[in-house]
Amino acid sequence: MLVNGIWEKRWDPVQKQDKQGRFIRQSSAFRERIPADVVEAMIAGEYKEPRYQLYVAYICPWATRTLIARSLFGLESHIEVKVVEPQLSDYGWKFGDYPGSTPESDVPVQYMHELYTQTDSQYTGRATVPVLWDRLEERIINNESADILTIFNEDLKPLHKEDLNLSPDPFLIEIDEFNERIYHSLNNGVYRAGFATSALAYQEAYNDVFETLDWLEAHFSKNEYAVGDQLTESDIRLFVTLVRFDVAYYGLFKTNKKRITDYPALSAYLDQLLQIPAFRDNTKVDHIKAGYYSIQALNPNGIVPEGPELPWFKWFKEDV
Ligand SMILES: N[C@@H](CCC(=O)N[C@@H](CS)C(=O)NCC(=O)O)C(=O)O
Repeated sequence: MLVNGIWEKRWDPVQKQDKQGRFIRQSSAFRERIPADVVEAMIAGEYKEPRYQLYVAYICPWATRTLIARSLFGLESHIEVKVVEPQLSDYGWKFGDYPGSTPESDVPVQYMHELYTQTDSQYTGRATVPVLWDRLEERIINNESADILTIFNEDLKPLHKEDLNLSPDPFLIEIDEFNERIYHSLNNGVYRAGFATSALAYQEAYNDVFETLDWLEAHFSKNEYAVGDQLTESDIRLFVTLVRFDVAYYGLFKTNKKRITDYPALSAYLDQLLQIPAFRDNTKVDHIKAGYYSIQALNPNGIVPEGPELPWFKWFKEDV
């Protein structure tokens, strides 16, 4: 991580922990929105090249949320994407030649942390993805995926190609409740299990994960979507964790009571979402495997498992 703008020690997955060994995720530092006059300039075509860039890792579920939203809204020509290599280096996320990543020659920096220090030379914290980068002002405007979803949904609404609202007013309360219900116990729950440094913290997280998956299985045996009768932000938030579960979390994070494949309704839901190009095209199974299994603290010899073989790989015949 960075301390007063200087990169410290080797990269370590555990960000913060409490006295009982529970993993604590850091909160995001840059939380600006895109101002209305800039959106007007974007509509008027005043920028020769896209003003904003989205820096992501395909391994990262939080970053993938923002990629899916960008594709669903058809914002590709306004928000350019830059992809780091899946493996975290000793200096954090890095650009390079891994297939599907952005080579160093296409970005102004070699490591993600350099974008953080260009924005704030005294930055202290982790250099996480996703990042929304303002190319004109050469600074990060936001590094919180939930905000970036809101920016795409609300601030950039006039630029949407598809008439879609991922957080429609009538469902706002339910969406918040659903997101809240799955964040701690599932989205972050798998990380709490994987990065726990005590058996107690691991067991708590493991129980939360499977209690939530059981609840979701019951929900999807009666409902097509997470909330209401249409696709919402909650589906994106759930999808990014489900699609990584059997591939990485089940093995590496030891959340191994059941696979998603063992839940019929959740499997059918996952399969349905994978038929939507925005979900399928932003899921890179090779990055997910290579990335998670490169976390040295959890997998010291770095061997990436050959399996699993999953039914939904049929949607990726060429690239899995
Ligand atoms: N609050 C952030 C969390 C993002 C996050 O934790 N990203 C992870 C990858 S999934 C990361 O970049 N970790 C690098 C690090 O911790 O050094 C968000 O949701 O945008």
